[in-house]
Amino acid sequence: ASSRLSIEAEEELSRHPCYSEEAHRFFARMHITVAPACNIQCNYCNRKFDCVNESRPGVVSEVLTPEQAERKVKGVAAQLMQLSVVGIAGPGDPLANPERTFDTFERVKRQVPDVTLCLSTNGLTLYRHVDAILALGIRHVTITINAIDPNVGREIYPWVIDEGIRYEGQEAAELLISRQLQGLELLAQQGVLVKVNSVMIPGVNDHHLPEVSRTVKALGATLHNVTPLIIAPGSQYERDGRKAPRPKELHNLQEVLGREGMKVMRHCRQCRADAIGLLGQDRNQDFILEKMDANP
Ligand code: CLF
Ligand code: SF4
Repeated sequence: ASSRLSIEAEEELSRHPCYSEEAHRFFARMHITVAPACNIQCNYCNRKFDCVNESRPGVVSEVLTPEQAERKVKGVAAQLMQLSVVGIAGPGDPLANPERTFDTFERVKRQVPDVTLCLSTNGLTLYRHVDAILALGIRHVTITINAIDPNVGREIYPWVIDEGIRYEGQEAAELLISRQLQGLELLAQQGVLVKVNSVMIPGVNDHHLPEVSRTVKALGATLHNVTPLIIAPGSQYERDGRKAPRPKELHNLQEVLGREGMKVMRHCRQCRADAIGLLGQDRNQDFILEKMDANP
């Protein structure tokens, strides 16, 4: 698949700690938490905590205003020499908070123009924001796609809300999945490097994920990151007694996807929505806004 990428795209991948295993030793990422709302419900999530799609459950991040986020990025960029990526991944869905998210990206771009912008979303409203993503020069977008079959999806998503209308059951899953695949295809056609995250949920989508992988690859996804289910306290899956996959099960699935020719991410650390530093390292506590304001 990598043969389809241009030299520029390969170069961009090599400097992103999530898209390149090699890069994660040298390049740091910073997440800023400006997006509190979410427009869907996942059965592994509990709204009291951060979005589980790209982060650990049970973590509660402080929500920053775009203006606070701008100051924080400026401070971190001045102190963290390895900073190469600024991402928005929560604590809810960034595209359920489009004004805050895009305002923040614009501010970051003004303050630190050489940093790579990264966006992670459930994809429900992605197709409406393709122009804004392209205009800002956002080259890395992650969509969390856990199913492409609505019969599987309905076991994961009890409802979605779009333009004020609430959808449930099969209808909710159909709408979400069609939007995710549409958004993926539109971005990939424009050369955006789309990563797909899938949460491996034993007994729900574990046998379905190879089909997900084939489908997203055909639509132009660059990379597939399967992460083990971590169940948020108080979530539906906790009440259902669902269990995380064993490491061996996850590893076997990654092998299967790799054999089918998909580029598979294996070094994901399931970051916090407010993580700062190299992957696996979290220096969030070193960069508290109030302290940085006091000692600029
Ligand atoms: Fe952040 Fe995600 Fe961008 Fe990376 S994290 S928004 S793509 S800069 Fe990376 Fe963390 Fe795994 Fe995400 S290790 S949870 S894959
Ligand atoms: Fe929770 Fe994220 Fe799913 Fe929204 S997209 S319900 S915040 S896990």
